Amino acid sequence: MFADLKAVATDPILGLMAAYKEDPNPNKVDLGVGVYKDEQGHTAVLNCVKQAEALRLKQEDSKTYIGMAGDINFNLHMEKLAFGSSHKALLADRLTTAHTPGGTGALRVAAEFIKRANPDATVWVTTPTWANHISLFQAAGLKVKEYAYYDYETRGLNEEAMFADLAKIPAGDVVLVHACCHNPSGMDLTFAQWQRFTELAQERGFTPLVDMAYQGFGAGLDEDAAGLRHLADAVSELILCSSCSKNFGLYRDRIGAVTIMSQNSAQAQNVKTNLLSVVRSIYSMPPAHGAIVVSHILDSTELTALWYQELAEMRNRINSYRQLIIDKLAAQGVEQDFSFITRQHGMFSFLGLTKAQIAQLKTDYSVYMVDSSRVSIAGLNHSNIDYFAAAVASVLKA
Ligand code: PLP
Ligand code: TYF
Repeated sequence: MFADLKAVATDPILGLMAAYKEDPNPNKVDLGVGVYKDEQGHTAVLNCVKQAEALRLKQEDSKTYIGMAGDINFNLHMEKLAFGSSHKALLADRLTTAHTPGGTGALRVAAEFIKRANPDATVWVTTPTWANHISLFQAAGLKVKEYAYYDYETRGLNEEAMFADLAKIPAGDVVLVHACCHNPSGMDLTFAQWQRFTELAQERGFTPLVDMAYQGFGAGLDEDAAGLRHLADAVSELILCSSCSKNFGLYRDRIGAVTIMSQNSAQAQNVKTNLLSVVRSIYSMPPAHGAIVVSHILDSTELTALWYQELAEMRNRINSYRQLIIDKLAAQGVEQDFSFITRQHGMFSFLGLTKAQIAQLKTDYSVYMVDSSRVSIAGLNHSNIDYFAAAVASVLKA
């Protein structure tokens, strides 16, 4: 039965990660996968996480099953982090959260949940979007279509085309919107654009699905959730998928959450039974470790303060490189305008290079980036930025 299987394409981002690992060039630069690296090029475990893990080891007295919704305390923390601690939907028992294996797990559970609620729903994603979005929703049997988002010409948001597309989406469909730090373009909605998005969601009646994989990596924890909160104030239903991979640096522990905001608390009860039965049919219960670590951090004022500080360090380091890239390219004699880099947010920037230039950067200089010319800025540091700028300058001149 396996003989008929045809090979399928692998994830290009993860493929790039493997190719980088194998490259023997000592000057190689990894700007591929969206993983934070410090000035030493290392993805360290956060100190707040180390301390929470020590506490966990001391306090853990059982490994019995955790239940389908996962860690209830973690779930409440995630709701407060996203919506704000006194959001009306939280106070009115309209939120249902399950902790999931990563943000990807949250999206997959959301996809199956949508399939139950409306099997005919189309999920609309931004052009472009994280490639996994498309395959995740298709895997649940949902149709996926794209709405205009990024304008490759102006290197900004394709605002009018986006709102024209959104204005045609019918009730019953789902619109996926990135909460902040858009992957891959780094172009986010302004608050005024979130307001316009919200008005359209109300008018059209489509259901927003907010993917928040980078809360705290843009402008700050509350700032990055401002659009989501505005939307949640106005619409009656939405889906939120969040991830602790980046902001807690818990990538491999696979921790995230799916939250469904219902119209009222009675519907939230029905939603809960459906959400948990989706979970049960996929993996029964989530792994506990990451949720308990995050709970320990957010239960403690001291560890929370340490987390804020470590998160700000990561955010500020990335942001400081945006201007530096522009300055270093100018110092190499590059005349093209790269000022758009400072208008983008989060881990990524779209440099706007051609596929040929990207291939040349890889083969001639061992500089690795996704072939949309998305760079994960955290891969840059003071030891490699000049090498990177010289390499980019030389392919631009070639
Ligand atoms: N959504 C977006 C936009 C992402 O970029 C990612 C990956 O980092 C995720 C969701 C899911 O991340 P993870 O499953 O590692 O938590
Ligand atoms: O886009 C990125 O680089 C991150 C990490 O299958 C990632 O979102 C990439 C691919 C993948 C899982 C995570």
